[in-house]
Amino acid sequence: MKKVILFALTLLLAASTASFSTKQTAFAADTPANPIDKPGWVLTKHDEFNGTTLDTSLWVTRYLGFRTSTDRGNADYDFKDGSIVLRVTDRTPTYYSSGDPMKVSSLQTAQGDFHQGSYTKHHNEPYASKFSQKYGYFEIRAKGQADRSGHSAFWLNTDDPSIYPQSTRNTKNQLEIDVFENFRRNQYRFNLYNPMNAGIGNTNGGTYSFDFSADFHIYAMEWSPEYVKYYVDNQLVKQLDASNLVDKPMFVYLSLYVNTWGGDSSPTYPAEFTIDYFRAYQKADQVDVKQEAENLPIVLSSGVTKENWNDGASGGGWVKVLSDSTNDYAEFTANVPSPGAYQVITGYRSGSARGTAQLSINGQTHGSAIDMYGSSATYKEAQITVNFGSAGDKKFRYTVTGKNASSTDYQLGIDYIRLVKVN
Ligand SMILES: [Ca+2]
Ligand SMILES: [Ca+2]
Repeated sequence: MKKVILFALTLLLAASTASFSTKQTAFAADTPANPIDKPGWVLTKHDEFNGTTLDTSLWVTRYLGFRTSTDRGNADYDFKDGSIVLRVTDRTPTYYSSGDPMKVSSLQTAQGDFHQGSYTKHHNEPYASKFSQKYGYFEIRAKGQADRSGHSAFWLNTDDPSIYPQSTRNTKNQLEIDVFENFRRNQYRFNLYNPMNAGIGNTNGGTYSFDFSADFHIYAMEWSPEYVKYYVDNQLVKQLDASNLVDKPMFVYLSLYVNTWGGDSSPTYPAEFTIDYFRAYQKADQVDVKQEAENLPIVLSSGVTKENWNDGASGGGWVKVLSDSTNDYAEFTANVPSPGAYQVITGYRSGSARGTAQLSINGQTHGSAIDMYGSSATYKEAQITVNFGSAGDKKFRYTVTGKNASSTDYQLGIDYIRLVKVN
């Protein structure tokens, strides 16, 4: 009983403080940004949105493009005071041409026609994955929309096409974590969906003690094999069982919707969802980062060219290096998130015209040469262990050392570089 009374008192105090501060509008109650270093965790990807251009090596700017025409799903955004502002205005086209009033402005770190598999397929959207991760801590600092018709969302889907079989593409197939769906200025939903396992389909909501459109707050989700936890301003708010969730990497959306979802049919324009930063972490002893070759900066030796192919590769692409003699090379810049020992796994596509390649990292040779020859095209992996003395961008160079006697050429096929922490 005591607790209840205390809670009621706190509410009363909060209410009186709120009305007081409303009069003194100069005082904001922004939750300050967290330090980017998170003890026990390793930063695997982030965007502080402090510049004036969008990092398109991380973000796709068209929302679920396979569902609608190309001019209807494009994100409207701007940069302001070190944040990105997603915006929906009276001029934003409705997402569908059908008369559905929904408008959207969204960024996401992958796209493919299997996401949210449903509806009519309008376009052959190329599958691309710029960032996805299994487990970890995903955090944004943001200010939500004042509009009461729609909602903003910080959410994740898997980018693994294998769990979206063709046969079920036309059913609403989601593997999804909604860190939040924020609506009506102080309400949220924290959801977990897994259609592959009928036991999971949780919608959980609540009310914040603040108006999310007034100030910046920190919203975060921790995902482990056992649970997902929702944190607001670094305080645990909700926890759900995730032990039956399909353990596939997930990519990230930052989305603003205007429709009637929030229960109000009159949008307030412009609706704005302002994000100060996006950060993703993995537990320090569980770092497992896959960097797709097709997304990495690449330098080729003189006279060598490359082609980007898809063919069902990881992340939607692989790089065919058209090397034709020994000592030709392809050098990828990939990030090592923290110092220490890692399995360095090269994902490659074998073929009848492949050469052998020696990996060096920042000029230091590691392991033996990889024979990429195969009588048929197959995705394979080559693995070595490397001890990194420091974190940061490193140059992963594959130098042609020769070719298998059966091979017709010296080409290379690189799909990804994956780093798995060795403990
Ligand atoms: Ca920022
Ligand atoms: Ca790839």
